[in-house]
Amino acid sequence: MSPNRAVSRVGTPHDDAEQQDGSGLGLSGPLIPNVFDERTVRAMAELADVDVAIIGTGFGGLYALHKMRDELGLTVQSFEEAGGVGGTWFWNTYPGARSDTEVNAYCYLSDKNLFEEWKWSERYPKQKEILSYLNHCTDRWNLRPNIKFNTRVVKTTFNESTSRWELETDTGEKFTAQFLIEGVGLLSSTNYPDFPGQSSFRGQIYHTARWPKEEVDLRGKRIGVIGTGSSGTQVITELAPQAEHLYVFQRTPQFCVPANHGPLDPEKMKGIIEDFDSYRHSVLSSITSFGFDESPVPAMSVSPEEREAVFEEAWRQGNGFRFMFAAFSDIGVDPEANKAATDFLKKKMAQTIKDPVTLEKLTPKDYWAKRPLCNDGYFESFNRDNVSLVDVKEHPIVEFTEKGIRTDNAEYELDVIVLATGFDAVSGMYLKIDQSGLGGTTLQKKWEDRPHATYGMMAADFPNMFMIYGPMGPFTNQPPVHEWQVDWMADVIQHVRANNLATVEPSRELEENWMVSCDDIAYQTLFMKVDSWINGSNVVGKPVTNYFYMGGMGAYNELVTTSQKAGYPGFNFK
Ligand code: N01
Repeated sequence: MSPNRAVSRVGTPHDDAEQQDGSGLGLSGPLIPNVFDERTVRAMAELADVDVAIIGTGFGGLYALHKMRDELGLTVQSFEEAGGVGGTWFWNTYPGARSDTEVNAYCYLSDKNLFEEWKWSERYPKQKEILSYLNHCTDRWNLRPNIKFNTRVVKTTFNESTSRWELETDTGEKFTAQFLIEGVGLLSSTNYPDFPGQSSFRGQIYHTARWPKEEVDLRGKRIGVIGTGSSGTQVITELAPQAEHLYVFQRTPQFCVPANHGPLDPEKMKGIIEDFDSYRHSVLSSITSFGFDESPVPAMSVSPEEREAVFEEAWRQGNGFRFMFAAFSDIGVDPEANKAATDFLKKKMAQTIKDPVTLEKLTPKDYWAKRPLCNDGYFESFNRDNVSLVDVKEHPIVEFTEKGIRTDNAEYELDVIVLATGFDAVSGMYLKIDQSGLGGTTLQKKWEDRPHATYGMMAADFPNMFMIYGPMGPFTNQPPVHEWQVDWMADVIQHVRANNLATVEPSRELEENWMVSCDDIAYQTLFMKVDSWINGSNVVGKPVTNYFYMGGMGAYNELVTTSQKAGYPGFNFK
């Protein structure tokens, strides 16, 4: 424990001795008293029958536990498969892992005191710093007694005679709850491709999202990285200077904007704190909830010179989402605007990447409509003598061998293979749990053709079941939206209880109308025209469809709040 921490009991995120599970944090008690004392919290934690069961302890699950227990006064049991809190930030410990959302929007925004007391160090914090923050929040809110760690919920069943959810865990325990909140993660279920011969490889294979907890020394190793998304570009940039040789196995090239990373601007944070409520309001009424001002100006409405100047400034400021949404209003929807942006990005790539063959292979041929990336030094990595790009569209991977990876024209000898192959996103984690609702309807059956859900938070035939950032929710930066959704869930739950009701669920009609609205918007965007996890096309056999409300957080906020104020039309309360 650092002396600083012992005195202030406010997290100092840069302590290398800090443990991944947070037990080294020295933050044993809450800074703000909870409504329950320690003994009551512990007694509640021993209950097998609770008001609310929560799955997951990432940003959403932790806030839900705090909200339901401390603000609503409900009994709560949370379940966490991992040995510590943090969700994504517990698992994704690969070299170079950090948020690529600016941190002023990558944190909880419902509590100004919390925002003010935690001192972030960098514009884009590293995994370790974010995990420290989440451990700090866990201890500040005294949440640990209500979390069962190393416990995976394997089955959830709605019992129609008791109107309660029954949960079974992989440890063989059984629980019941009136309400079930699933904060299982948009990007949690790993996409682990099964290459022929995988088990014959004599070296180590690591997936970025299941990186070993012990230190892995990759200095001087021959490393192969498969995948060039957010995880891949970060791990490649970090490992390039360390590797004896780094082979990047790229299937689809990606655009990548500089992050313009650096220390956090204290003046910016001070300004936010001074006007905190309006800052939070602006985040929750913007399109992306990334904490920057989005542009209302269409790209082709200005002169070519002005457009170039705007792109240049966006490039200088850095950040992929910022470039896409703050430069102009229509890069994600208008092919011409998108082309103007990609022409600019290609020009920058040509100025950076020295070898013309590598440049050609790294240059995307499609719209810029995968999830935008940002990273300082990604393309520069390919100018190094110890980095080689292998185009696996041109020369597909045939198999893993004892020595490495064999494509259809060469064998690459490797010590380590890093799978940066992403996730079975959005619906994947929900479908890993055996879930059944009314009349024995299973989620697996209901979502067979695509995930059907209402407002990204509930599903017809699954009463009292809530999903944090579930399918058909907004496509945004996540933490502030998680809080917003949990607050909505709390209001719904209070409505049920205040009126002595047992259950709430969206009607099928409301759900189908919501699906139609989501599709109407999504198919006007370019995100549906390019293969990626956003539309399910990254996983073999997964429905390729729309998984999001693409109308922006502001519109979503207004729509769902209006429905809330009108008494939840389309929801069945019983
Ligand atoms: O996953 P991805 P990710 N053979 O799906 C390739 C968040 N995140 O983990 O494009 C060869 O984007 C695949 O190729 P292709 C963020 O929201 C955030 O990188 O499908 N290649 C692709 O290149 C992000 O968008 C942060 O052709 C294969 C790559 O693997 C989301 O998580 C950090 C393959 C997967 O890219 C997912 O990012 C990390 C195969 N069989 C993640 N299968 C930050 O905040 C897949 N690929 C910084």
